Amino acid sequence: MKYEFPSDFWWGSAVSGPQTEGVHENDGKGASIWDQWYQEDPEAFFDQVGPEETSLFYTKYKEDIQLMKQTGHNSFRTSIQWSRLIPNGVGEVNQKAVEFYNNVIDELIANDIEPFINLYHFDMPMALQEKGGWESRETVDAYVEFAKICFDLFGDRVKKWFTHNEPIVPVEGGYLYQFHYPNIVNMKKAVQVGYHTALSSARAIKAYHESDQDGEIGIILNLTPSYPRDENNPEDVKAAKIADAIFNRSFLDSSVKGEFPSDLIELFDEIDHLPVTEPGDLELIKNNTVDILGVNYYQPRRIKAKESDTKLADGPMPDDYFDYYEMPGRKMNPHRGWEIYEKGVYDILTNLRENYGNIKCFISENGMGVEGEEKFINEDGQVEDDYRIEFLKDHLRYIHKGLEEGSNIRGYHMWTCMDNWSWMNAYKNRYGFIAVDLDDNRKRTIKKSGYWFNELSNNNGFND
Ligand code: BGP
Repeated sequence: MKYEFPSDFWWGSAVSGPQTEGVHENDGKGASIWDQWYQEDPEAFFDQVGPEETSLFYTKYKEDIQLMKQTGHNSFRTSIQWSRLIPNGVGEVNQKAVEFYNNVIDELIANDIEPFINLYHFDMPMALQEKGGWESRETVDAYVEFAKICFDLFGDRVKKWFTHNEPIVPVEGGYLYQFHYPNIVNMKKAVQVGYHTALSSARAIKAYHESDQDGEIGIILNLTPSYPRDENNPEDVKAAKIADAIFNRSFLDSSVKGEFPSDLIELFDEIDHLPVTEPGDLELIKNNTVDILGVNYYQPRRIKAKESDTKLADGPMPDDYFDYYEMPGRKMNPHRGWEIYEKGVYDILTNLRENYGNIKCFISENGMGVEGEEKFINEDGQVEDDYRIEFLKDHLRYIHKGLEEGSNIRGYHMWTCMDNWSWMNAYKNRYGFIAVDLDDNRKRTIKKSGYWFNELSNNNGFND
């Protein structure tokens, strides 16, 4: 059978500025929370590899864009690092950053690869974090200024903009589960941070739509379908619905429908955790929803009714309302500890079609991080990552099914282009179509999956 996709389907991959560019002498970049955290606590990072080098995209972007061509990219997402463009978060613009991002955008377009540009990928400028980061309303104002500067500088050529990547992750990582700076555990602050992020997104969308630009603007969300252990057990179903409200619908509803889910509001109200708002905010969020939605999909969330009485913290936590359920027989990616459940991507598309007006969308990340890929290098020096090709096919079959049933899905971007720096996991797990050799000046070699993806993109589909 041939799985055929529309002729204008977007094929490509996603990266982020902080995970690929590196920090270079005299590049004028200011510190972000990642630079600061690494300085304070290098041991928190796998093998103590920090954000200074990453994959050296800053100097190797031309070579990388050629490799993108060879791996079938017609589109590519990266992010503009706020701390590179505006080192203090507000104020002076770093002209070296303007030159760099201009060069990258121009080089992509010259090679027929459409740039998709995201404005925030977990990388708060340290100067703003010191003043509270997303806890502070001033950061929302600063972010909107940053967004407007980006639209002015690059909007003549960039026609796909995204306000945030996975906005729930800095809330979880920074304020609940301690895997992002500032690593505190405080649900009240987490709610405020989430609220300010949602507001910042709506305000950036408003600014874009009010400008004379003619592209589209959206948001990228990691949607983790929330499955109850037993669909016939009301307590499991209720627990799964709460997890869905907190981790998915918080940003999905506010971004696509312009309103926060009523069950989430009730839950925060009951524990006196509603965020501080200002008059006019909710109307602004209502009137400035996304044109397009990026969906990052890695894993489902399996939930059962609360059984244990373990408390993760003194104060309230999301986990007070549910327990995680380890489904017997689930397929795992042991390197990342994430379940692989291909059908999840189809369930997301169905949900968007049935409950979110079939919003125009694309898969903006999907991928498989594997440790020790050197084991799979063949005599020609190529990583034979057949498991990644299988992973791709397994998901694409379900995406195809969604398409056939009328889902408004426009493309598929893999995480990621070249192996990159995965935050605290640094270079532990490799995700790329292109291998990066850390011992040989970050030398790049296309993996077997990269060639497979090239064929897929050239044929707009695959035979099975
Ligand atoms: C997503 C992020 C990416 C990327 C990816 C893989 O959540 O948007 O930045 O890192 O996950 O996850 P990890 O790097 O943690 O293995």
